[in-house]
Amino acid sequence: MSEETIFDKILKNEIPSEKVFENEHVLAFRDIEPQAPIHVLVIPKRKMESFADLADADPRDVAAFMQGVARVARELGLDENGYRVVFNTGRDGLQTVQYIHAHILGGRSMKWPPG
Ligand code: DGP
Repeated sequence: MSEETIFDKILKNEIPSEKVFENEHVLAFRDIEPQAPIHVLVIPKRKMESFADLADADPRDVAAFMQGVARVARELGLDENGYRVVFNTGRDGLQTVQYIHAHILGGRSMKWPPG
């Protein structure tokens, strides 16, 4: 059993969050420390700890999650100007919450390379 994280508690409505989208497979809510005018986190309802776990996941779960991320971005009105999707993964990736989450960043032009 993996350790319970803050995102498990958000999913169970045990702590508040500003939700922007929900379907059968994913939940999306605003990041508490926004790094862009629009900064939303998307988590799958079926828990995985990190992006690395997708390597062994059921492809249907992977597809549902990825499609959910794209749908959230569309719902946020980001399709026209574009956006960035980030998966911080593991120690070097600076992942701080051990529940897989996609960051959707938009509303400004991004920089490259990232830090
Ligand atoms: P990371 O694990 O580094 O990919 O980023 C985790 C993100 O989660 C970070 O941008 C801040 C955000 N975050 C941490 N705690 C909370 C919380 O309680 N509520 C919300 N909405 N976001 C949080």
